[in-house]
Amino acid sequence: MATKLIAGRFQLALDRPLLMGIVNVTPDSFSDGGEHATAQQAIAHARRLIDEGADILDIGGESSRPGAQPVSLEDELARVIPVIEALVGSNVPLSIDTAKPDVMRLAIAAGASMVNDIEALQRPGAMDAAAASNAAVCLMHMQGGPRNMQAAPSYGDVVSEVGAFLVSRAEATLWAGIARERIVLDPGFGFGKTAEHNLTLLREFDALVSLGFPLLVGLSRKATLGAITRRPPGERVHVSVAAALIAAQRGASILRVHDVAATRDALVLWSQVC
Ligand code: PT1
Repeated sequence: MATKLIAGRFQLALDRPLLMGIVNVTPDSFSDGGEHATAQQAIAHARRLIDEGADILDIGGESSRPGAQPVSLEDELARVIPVIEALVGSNVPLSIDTAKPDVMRLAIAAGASMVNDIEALQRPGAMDAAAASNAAVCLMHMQGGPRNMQAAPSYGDVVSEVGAFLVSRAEATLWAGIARERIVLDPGFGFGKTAEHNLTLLREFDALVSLGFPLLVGLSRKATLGAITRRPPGERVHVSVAAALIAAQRGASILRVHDVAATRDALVLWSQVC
């Protein structure tokens, strides 16, 4: 199994699960502060996540929640580039959460060390943008797109279909000249999957681990955790920590979380007894 991840100038040891803190640079509909206020809030939040022990920060300017609308290239760049520039000196690897090749390129030029693409580098130019750098890449599975993906998710065998897609994208990435040690795979929890599909992917996680690539898990505060606890997003911290711990125990390499401090406490206990 993989022992390290190359992410730009960073070499990340994978001997324990890494915490990827979520930094959303997306103004919500209640705020009229514009992109500048949003960026300042995101930078402050990111610094807090670093203090809490984040190993990587995932910076995103386009929401991919179910029902989310696309963001223009100009708006996405205006959101994420100032945040990357402000954080690049913090010496924590920065991941850019985008599917747009131009955002990938400019984010990497600004100092990002990882490309986290929910479309698995399938847009024209995306593979080339990643290959032209030394950034790590996260290749995620999704059925449909954010606007419609939860309408009617359907699989014969969700674990084998997700696994086969991830292997085919990993092969395409290797053919493009991206080294194996730069590749992370992600089953894409919540992306065109029912609660039962998501739970099956977690239950049978070892089948994905045996693909031989480090796996990223993003379950933090997602609808599936709300469905099983009947709690709104703000009350899903405890179940999210449990989900992250289960994923860690089953072999996940990177945990994409909102609640870095809480998740870190769960992992430190596990590290003492595993
Ligand atoms: C993820 C992920 C991501 N999730 C990666 N990147 C989001 N690699 C954004 C819900 O069901 O899992 N892996 N970038 C956030 N997207 C969602 C999707 C948020 C579904 C919420 C839900 O509630």
